[in-house]
Amino acid sequence: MVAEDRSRDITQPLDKLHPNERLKFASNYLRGTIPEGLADPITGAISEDDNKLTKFHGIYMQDDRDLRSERRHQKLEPAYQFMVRVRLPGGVCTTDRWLKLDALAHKYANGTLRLTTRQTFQFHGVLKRNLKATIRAINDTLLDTIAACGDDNRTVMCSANPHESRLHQATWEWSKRISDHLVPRTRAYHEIWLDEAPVVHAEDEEQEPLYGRTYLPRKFKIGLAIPPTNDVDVYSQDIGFIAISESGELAGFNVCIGGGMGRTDNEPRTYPRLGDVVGFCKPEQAVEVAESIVSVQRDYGNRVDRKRARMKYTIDEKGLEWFKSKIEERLGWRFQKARPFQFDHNGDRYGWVQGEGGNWHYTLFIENGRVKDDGDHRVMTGLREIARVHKGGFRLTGNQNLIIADVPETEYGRIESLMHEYGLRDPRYYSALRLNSMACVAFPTCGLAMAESERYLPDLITRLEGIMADAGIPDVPVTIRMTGCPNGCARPYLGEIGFTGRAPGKYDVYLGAGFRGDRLNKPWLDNVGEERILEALTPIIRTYAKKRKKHERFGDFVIRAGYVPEVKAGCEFND
Ligand code: SRM
Ligand code: SF4
Repeated sequence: MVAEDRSRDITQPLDKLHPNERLKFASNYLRGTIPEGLADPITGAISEDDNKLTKFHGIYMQDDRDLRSERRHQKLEPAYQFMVRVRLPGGVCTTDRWLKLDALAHKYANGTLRLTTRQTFQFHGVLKRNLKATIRAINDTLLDTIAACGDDNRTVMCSANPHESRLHQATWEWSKRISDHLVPRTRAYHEIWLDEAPVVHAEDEEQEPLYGRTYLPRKFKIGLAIPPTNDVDVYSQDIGFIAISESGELAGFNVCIGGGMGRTDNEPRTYPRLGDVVGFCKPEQAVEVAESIVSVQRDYGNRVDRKRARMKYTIDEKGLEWFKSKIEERLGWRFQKARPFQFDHNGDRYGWVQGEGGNWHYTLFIENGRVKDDGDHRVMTGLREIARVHKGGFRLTGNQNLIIADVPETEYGRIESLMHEYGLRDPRYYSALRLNSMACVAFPTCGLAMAESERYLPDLITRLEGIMADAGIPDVPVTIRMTGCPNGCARPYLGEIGFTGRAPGKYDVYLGAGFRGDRLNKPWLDNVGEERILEALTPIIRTYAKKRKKHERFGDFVIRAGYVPEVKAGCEFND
């Protein structure tokens, strides 16, 4: 299908490229010395190089940052542990699998399940000695962790809300096909984690037809959205596929390229960017479209400077038309003109929704995606009990929530009474502000966190709820996104109010993103603490309550009222 230039990356002189390129090249298709590192009983860690390679296997080495200084004081090595991320296209999980993953969280991880902003599960706190058993157990559920991280294509997201189910089903099937097609082919994962026999052939014969020996310059992300719901933040993806429906059937996709959130403080050459729609393709063309785009990025992406290695920068450097023509050249055909579509929000629809076939779907708010028991609010136990009786399956959403999907009319009452019994709260219990909030993991596990996020946002929301209530608009939804650093894991630059951590207790604040996930916000306050945040937001919220137009969203209002300028392109974000 797509052949051109596959070896371009390895014909560039390796010594001129980023050290990670040499590491990938020399790793024997992602093997490195991982088995030796796992077998070393002296330390709970693996080597730095192997840590870079295990990411391609869905595994990150971390240490418990709450214990870091105490351990240092005691002259002990950091409390090393691993995060394991599952690959789960479109967030579709059977209840049988849920039960097994729940058991695994208790057996080998920290007793919680973390639902991520890309609709999958993370286990935190897995010790080195339990890593293999954890990966094997995940594989026993017929899931895996291959390419959940690393310089390859990650888990493919897909609009989670099954309220238009035929269309949703068809779109999800394409997300699965795209995901399967772009999975690395190396057998390293199977050899290292599942003890399968090593491949018996010369190293160079190993089949990695799309990625080659150096994989992609950087991570790569794909999401499929079904208008009017933009719950995958389709413009933030390297490739976004926007499903176009004709009489309820999937007619094809508008293809959107070049989204990405990550940036680095004080480095204006880095910025979030939203994707551009380049045209329309038929459903059966989606896999080759994805492959072609990946291959252009593989061959032309920046392999010297990892901060500029995402596809969004390749597009800005080479030009959108150039990039589009390269894709079309490899496809051997041209995109059709993009079709009209309309998004109305990028959040989740909570509570019960009836699907086309008559079954019901319940979207449950899981604050910041952490599934655990907390006093009477026994989310983990409650979902386990529901999973024991419910056959329809669960779906994880791109907003870190969970859908109890496909509940027949006859089961509706039973699910409701289980929710009630275990204190799973009706969405009406929460404010519109909280239901539209999202925070990344940050402390204590994320090695890159500079400030709290998951553990702090709930408190900040409580304070903001007070301000909204005082202003007389307690029920108005405003999208709030927080991350513990500027990497943007909870897509903070798409928050009508966004926060990124700078230092403990200090955040940069952003205003003005679109409620539909179609406009970036703009930096507004720099390195401020809670007091200043609340003091500065209060008058704006009050003015919004008084002066907003009918149905005017907070993000639109702050631009109209002149608090921040509108950001029309990622490269203007830092101006
Ligand atoms: Fe992320 C790195 C957590 C979605 C941009 N992300 C990390 C690491 C692995 C930290 C590290 O490299 O050591 C974090 C692990 C924390 C922990 O303890 O679990 C981490 N990212 C997450 C999750 C779990 C956040 C969450 O609260 O749900 C999300 C897992 C998604 C998944 O299931 O695959 C997560 N990360 C995202 C997103 C959102 C998205 O993809 O829709 C982004 C922004 C979109 C994008 O990629 O442009 C994102 N994560 C990053 C970046 C910055 C990338 C960049 O282009 O600059 C890093 C750092 C890096 O890659 O160098 C990062
Ligand atoms: Fe960690 Fe930063 Fe991602 Fe939050 S945004 S999980 S702090 S890398």
